[in-house]
Amino acid sequence: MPIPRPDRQGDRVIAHVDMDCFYVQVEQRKQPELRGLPTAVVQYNEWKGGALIAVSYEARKFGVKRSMRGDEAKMVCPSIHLVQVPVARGKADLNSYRSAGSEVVSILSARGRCERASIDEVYLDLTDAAETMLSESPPEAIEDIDEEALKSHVLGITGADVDGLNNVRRWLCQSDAVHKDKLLACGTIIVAQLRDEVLRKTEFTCSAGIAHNKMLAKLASGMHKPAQQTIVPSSAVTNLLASLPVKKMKQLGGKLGSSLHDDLGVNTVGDLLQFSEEKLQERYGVNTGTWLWNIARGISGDEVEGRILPKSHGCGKTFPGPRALKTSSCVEHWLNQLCEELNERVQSDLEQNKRVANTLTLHATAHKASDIQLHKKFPSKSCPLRYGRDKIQEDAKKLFDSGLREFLGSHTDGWRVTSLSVIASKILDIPSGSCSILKFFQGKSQSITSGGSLEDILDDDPSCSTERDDEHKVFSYEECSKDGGAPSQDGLINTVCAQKKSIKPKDKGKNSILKFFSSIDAPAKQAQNVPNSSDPQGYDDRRHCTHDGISLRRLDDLWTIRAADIDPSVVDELPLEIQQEVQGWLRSSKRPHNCTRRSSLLNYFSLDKPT
Ligand code: TTP
Repeated sequence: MPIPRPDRQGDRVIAHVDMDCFYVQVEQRKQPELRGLPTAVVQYNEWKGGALIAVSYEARKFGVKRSMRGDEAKMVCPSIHLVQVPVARGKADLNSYRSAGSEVVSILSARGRCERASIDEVYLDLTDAAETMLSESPPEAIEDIDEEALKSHVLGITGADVDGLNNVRRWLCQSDAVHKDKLLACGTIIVAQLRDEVLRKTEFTCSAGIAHNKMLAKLASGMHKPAQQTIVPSSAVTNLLASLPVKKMKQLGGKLGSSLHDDLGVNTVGDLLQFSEEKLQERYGVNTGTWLWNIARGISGDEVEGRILPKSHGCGKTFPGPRALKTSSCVEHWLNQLCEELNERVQSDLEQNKRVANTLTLHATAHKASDIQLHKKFPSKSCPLRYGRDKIQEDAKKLFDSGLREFLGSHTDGWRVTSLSVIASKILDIPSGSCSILKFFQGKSQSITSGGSLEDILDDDPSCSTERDDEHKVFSYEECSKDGGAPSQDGLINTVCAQKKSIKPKDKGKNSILKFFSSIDAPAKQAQNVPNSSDPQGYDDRRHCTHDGISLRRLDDLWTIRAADIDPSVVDELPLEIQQEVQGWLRSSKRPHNCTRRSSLLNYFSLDKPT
């Protein structure tokens, strides 16, 4: 459901940068002789020359479309060059596209907060850079404005002929403009410079939209392609939205868009202006109603998130028509391939970015042999992600089996699977500190075997589904993913929680957190079984504060930490939120009572901290 975020942040300068026919450009850089020629990237299979997934602008002129198969593209454009996507493990290997995307991100992120929205698009918040330019060298003081900036399409200002260039120059340099237009003018120049730098350093062209919010910037970036930029001054918003079909808006492509059309007769975003906020709330609920009221006016407070790494890693493959999987062993074979890639990517993320993925999700599309309930979908399933290829493979298979049982119900007379994907999500940073909790856990992860098992299979986590939207380019076709790479077979997540038992600490710092843990050498391990909780990590969710200490439970273990054993300076090494919690424990441990808490040091170490 859309969440309305009124823009309370003043005059922002937001850009959406989208690479042009991205996979084609990556392939053309590898084979420069293809530059300027009609080219398409094809995901090869034997059926009709494979599916086109990216089409160069030269080929588009002949009428070649992404929806075509290779054979059809050859018919409409006999001179087209079809380049096959690299293949690994029997499926498309997107690594070269991912790293090409990262090259671009590293250039774009130099001028402002940068959010990588997919393999080939980013949002930039350039407000600060624009403010700085405005105060230090405003456009009207620049003698030679970059031609790329002059070629911009400023909505409401005439096009790119000679008069157009002069009009744009006048718009960029108007000294009596309102502050927000001046900022946008600076943003225009900055984005032109950035696009130029991307071209020089990577040989890739990109297009951009520049506006006061993400929604408008995204709408604008696709308006003039390839290698151009479009600006949306506030004064042009009403016109832009007046003729914009609702289905073009993110979040209005589905049922909500259809209901607006069928029930309210709304065709364009501008048509929404005739409805009061109350009316829209009455019909669609408070949040969606307000969100609709806002977008009709071009209002959106969504922030550029400051994230250049992916929110999740996904690997998927489709098995259309006769290639559908019909036996458990076929599914297992492909799950193993997908999980092997996923394992490499989460390991690489851990090693390069110090990030840990917490949730493994399996999605599948399945059909029954005798399908009475045609509408019934294969339920997506999630569980805690255990590190190590074999564990991921084992867990993914369990998730699949659990989903299949639910999907089939009593109809066990045959099925076929036409798509499979595995996703690692809820990715969190491992915090670093002076005496480095991080080093400690990394050290442990090399030496401790994960003891965890698949404690609890959950129905698909809604957060995973949301992330699929962000990655539509990934999951809607054959392949998927974002960044990733390299292995260690040891479990980290389970390890982190179970580490107390196997620590042979190397004392690295005076007040080290190591000492803190290693000093607790007499845990009250109780031979009792603690019932499994709803917590998928297998933890009893309680921290018991007793008169002299804190007990942390994990299944059949109970560790007791005496308050008197805790060197307060050790606590300083913990992140602030955990410090506060530990201080709370220490305070409460002086009072004899039991308490139940939710946010937790244990959760923190289990890396299942709420985000
Ligand atoms: P897009 O940005 O949607 O398209 P594009 O970059 O090819 O072309 P445009 O200039 O119109 O933006 O997708 C980026 C890449 O993602 C694309 O080059 C190939 C891949 N992709 C697929 O593999 N399958 C798909 O269905 C789509 C839409 C994209």
